[in-house]
Amino acid sequence: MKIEKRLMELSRQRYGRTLRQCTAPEIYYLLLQLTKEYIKGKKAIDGDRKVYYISAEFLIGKLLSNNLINLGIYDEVNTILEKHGTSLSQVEIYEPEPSLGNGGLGRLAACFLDSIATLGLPGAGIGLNYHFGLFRQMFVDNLQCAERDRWIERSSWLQKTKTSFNVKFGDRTVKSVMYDIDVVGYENGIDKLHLFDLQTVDERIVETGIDFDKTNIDKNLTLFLYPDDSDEAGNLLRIYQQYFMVSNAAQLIIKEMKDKGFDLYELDKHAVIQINDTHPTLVIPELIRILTQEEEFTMDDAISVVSRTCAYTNHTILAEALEKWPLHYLEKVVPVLVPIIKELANRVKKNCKDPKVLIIDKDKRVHMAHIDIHYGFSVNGVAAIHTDILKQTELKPFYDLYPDKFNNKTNGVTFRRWLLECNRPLADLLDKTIGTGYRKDANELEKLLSFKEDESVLNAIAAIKQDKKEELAREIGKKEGVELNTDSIFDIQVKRLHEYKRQQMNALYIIHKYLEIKGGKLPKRPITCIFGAKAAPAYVIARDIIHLLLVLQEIVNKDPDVSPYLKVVMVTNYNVSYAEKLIPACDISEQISLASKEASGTSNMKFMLNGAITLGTDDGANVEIHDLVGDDNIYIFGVDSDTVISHYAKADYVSKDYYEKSPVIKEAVDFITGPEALAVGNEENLTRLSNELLNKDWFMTLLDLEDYIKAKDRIFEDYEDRDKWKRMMLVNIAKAGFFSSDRTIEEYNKDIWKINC
Ligand code: 26V
Repeated sequence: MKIEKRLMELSRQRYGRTLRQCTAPEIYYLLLQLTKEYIKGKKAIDGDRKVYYISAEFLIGKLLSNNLINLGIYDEVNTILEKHGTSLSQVEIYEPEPSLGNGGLGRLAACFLDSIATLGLPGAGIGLNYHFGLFRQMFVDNLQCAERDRWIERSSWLQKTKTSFNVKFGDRTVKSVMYDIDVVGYENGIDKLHLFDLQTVDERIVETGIDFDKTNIDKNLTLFLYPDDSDEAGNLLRIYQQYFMVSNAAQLIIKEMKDKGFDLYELDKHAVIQINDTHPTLVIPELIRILTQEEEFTMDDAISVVSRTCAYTNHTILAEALEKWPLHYLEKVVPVLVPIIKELANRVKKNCKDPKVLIIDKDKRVHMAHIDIHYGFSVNGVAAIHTDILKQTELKPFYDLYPDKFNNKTNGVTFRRWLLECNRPLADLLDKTIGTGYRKDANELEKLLSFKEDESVLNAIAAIKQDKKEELAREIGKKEGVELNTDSIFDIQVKRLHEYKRQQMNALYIIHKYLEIKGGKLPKRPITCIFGAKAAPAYVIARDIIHLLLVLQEIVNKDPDVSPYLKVVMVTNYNVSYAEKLIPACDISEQISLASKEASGTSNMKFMLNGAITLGTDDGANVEIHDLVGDDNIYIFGVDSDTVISHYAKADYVSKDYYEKSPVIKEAVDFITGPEALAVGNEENLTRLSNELLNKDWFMTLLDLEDYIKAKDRIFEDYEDRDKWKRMMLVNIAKAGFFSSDRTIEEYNKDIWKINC
């Protein structure tokens, strides 16, 4: 009863009241303090080799429940709260959610930190302490609006440290301050997430929404994640941010090495730096600069040891997402690095004839990924198919040069958050059915397969799904004002808004179904289509797609002939907390990217773990899900990645041909600019989107649309065979063990980091 006593003591000291008399937000602050005290009693994970995971994004989500679970006191705390008239779920809504990430890449970094600490590996995350993170999304007149999202409060998980460094830019020198967030391993010790902030940062320069003076670097540097980069000032600001992040990282790493008395010539023995996509790439020249200019290394020695320390993860093959900075931008922001980058580039030029592998191209753009590949010791993709495409197509000239550097690390997700925390009833059922071993060894989930014919287990899984759907319906009713039928099929697509992810294809299906229902062809069971997505404010077509979804929501839900059979909801401000409610309630997981384009996907894994059935293309980690569950437990449609790659190579895909050939496609596309849509939507947005589909359709929506419609109708039909569906749910849960981020991190460690090996 130590915890209860302490909580009662804290409530008296802090608020002069009993626990029962405290409000929910007050109890949140009491729990924050209590949890921090518990964390203090845990051991820091230590050792003489450590991984530094540098990332522009850490989408950590709320931390209270997660920390309580990992400390092993979640149930005890919840019971105490219930005894005193409240519960953790009532209290945690008052925890502000940091949105220090955009999507999968940032959430992956957070899952990885959880697993690194859980496996007891000495490690640290290094990133930036954005004051507003990504924007908060709102909808006005069926359009997305972006608002600032302040998350930092006086009492929070952030701890200010005394660590501070100078960072020298071309036109100014700024001072940093390091904040720490404890990363609690599940039944293990503590690692740290270091978030660097600017000492002179000033939130008051933000004007309306998310607008601010992009040139006022002394005040704006750590205000926003991914500030608008549609102009030069925005691009420069991103480079200021990147250099600020990596200069702090490099100085911290060197300081830790020295504090521990390690020889910097043996940096690679004591540190491994994982570069998460190209945002932290400048850490390579920055470390070389420090070693040559401040530590008297020769250039050869510095390059050699840094190259043996740094490893790079690629997260996308999309050309537009691979960073290439004009050299003159770097000259302006980080002139100290330019001679080093040129030296690195010259060494490559001397040895390699292929212009495709140059660091500085003929247009004087610096290819960040090329620095990583030439001057890092490992290059990994994030799913088997993605790594294969990198090796065979996108990075082939590099693979030919350095075959041994390339390796695959299929992504994973932490089961602490995505099962134990977000779906406690399912975790309890698993405990009862297969024991608790799966919590430490996720492969033990396979034991569930022996219950495939056990009606009571199958019914229990289905009953949990039903409860979760009801919970979600309450939440959506409250937040979005849309009433959901919990006997309907919940079909969910939640992810960043991007054309390659093809939310627009899902929208075209909805139009098709709407027209069918209007024509009298009713589905056997009502369908609820749920979306969650933020569009980068400068990404015009992505915002148009959101507009179309909101327009469809209005048309469909208001139509008395249709709404009993079909509902559409685009949830506002999709984030980690919303994901935790949506994922357990999902029947059908939409993973419909154009084959070859989704590097991995990670929501596909979370959905599967929570008993949803995947409707997807053979892309990213879907391919591995498909292999694991077999043809009978997944719905795959669409052209394969080889076909897509060949269409791009031959430039022979013409979307208009598909539109003209198929009446089904034609009527769906025409609807976008038809009278019903224009009655509630904006002509400009809808016309632009329709033109994009008809004249460009770079991500081949119309190519796969008919097959998608067929597959979707088939999955809805199969839902009616309830016994079969329940067995499919069970198989998906049982086979999800492979996608634990503990497995992914074990592989990173075995093949790349080699800590305690
Ligand atoms: C970034 C940008 C920025 C500029 C506009 C277009 C664009 C398009 C894509 C990206 C993605 C950057 C990298 C990224 O977030 N990749 C995601 O990484 C996840 C974790 O590995 C993976 O599951 C997702 O498939 C992958 O898209």
